[in-house]
Amino acid sequence: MNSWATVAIPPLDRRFSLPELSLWDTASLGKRPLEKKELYRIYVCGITPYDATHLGHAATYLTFDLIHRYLLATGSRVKFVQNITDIDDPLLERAARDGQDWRELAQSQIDLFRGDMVNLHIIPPDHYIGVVEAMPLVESSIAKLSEAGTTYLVDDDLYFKVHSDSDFGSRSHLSQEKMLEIFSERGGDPARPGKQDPLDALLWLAHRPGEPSWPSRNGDGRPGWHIECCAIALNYLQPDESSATSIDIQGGGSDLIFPHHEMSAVQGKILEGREFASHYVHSGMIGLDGVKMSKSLGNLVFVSKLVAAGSDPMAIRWALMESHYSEDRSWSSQLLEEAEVWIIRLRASLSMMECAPTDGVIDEIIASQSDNLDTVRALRSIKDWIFASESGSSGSSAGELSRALDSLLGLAI
Ligand code: 5CA
Ligand code: ZN
Repeated sequence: MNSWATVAIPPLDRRFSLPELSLWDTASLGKRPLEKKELYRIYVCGITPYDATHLGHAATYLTFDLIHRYLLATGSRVKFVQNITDIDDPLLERAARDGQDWRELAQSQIDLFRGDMVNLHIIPPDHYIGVVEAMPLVESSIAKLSEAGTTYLVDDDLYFKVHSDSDFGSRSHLSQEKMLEIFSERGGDPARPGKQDPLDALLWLAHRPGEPSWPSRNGDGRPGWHIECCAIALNYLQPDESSATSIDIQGGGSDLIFPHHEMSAVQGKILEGREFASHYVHSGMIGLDGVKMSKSLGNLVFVSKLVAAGSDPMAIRWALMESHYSEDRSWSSQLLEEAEVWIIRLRASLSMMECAPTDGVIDEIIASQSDNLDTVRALRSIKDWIFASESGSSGSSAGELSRALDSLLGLAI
């Protein structure tokens, strides 16, 4: 699948030194620095292409864009892969409800999503992969799991034994009761008769009448959700044999911690014989005016609609950075209005003939971002600099700060 337009990233002057990036890791329940590397491998779970792109999606992709930008600024390279869940129950259900072809629905939403990512200045993935186009490699990953003796059939559907990895549950830290509850809420089938363990995950669903299917060694059908991300990540990120883990970061929203990321990690561990990711990083959920933003409540705010109504995408970015990525947060129109004013003031200060000194604020942005992406602190330092410039502090030109805002925070002003 085509990705979207590349983003030009201005260089930071070499006199700024960047400490290693510390990130909260859901698995170890702590903030840990990413080991210094020449090349990082990042996988972020992409959209299921219906109802895109709402501000929850935007916030999550912004989080990983900030990580991407910081690592590039340190001089390292980043290999970045994202999937598209372009075949799954919710997509088929939505297409059936609206009397639309599922492929057309997916294509229209993917197109919308790409445009939103360009507007938001999100660095595109090196590989942007739909499950449908990845079917042969998903199927061969499933075959490897079978060869490893970790699968079984229930009727004609193939399941993965989650306890094949003795560390099952170690990335998500939930009680058995909680796992069962969330598993059913997120498309799992704990009560299906014939399963060896209620949490065992579907790998291949045999063809159902009226549904699309693909040929495989297990008969015609389609893949389960978790194996798609594991297979796409491992195939397109091409793990380095010398690393302790297959990839550096497995990312997405916190709604994916269980079962999705736990299951992908367990399957990835069986396939590669080592821990799947060094860091499991999760962005908090975005709500609207204090209520969770969800499809069922119909309270989604779309990036494309905001932009069509005249909102500045840089103000959307700024507004999302006003709170910490790891928290569940609420969006409001007031937040956006305030961000728009800050962007106008920032532009005005950056275009002064002389502005307040910039090295201090750039150092502060770097220190904030290196500490688990503390955007709240980074924006505070920018606001202080705006106040200083507006009050007549001078002595600098704004070019270096402009470049730092763009390269580190994606604020192309
Ligand atoms: N296709 C799967 C992942 S493989 C999926 O979860 N698709 S999604 O369209 O539902 O979500 C796309 C990404 O946005 C995921 O990383 C998800 O965790 C994140 N996301 C979804 N809703 C929100 C929200 N309200 N706030 C923050 N992030 C969200
Ligand atoms: Zn995923």
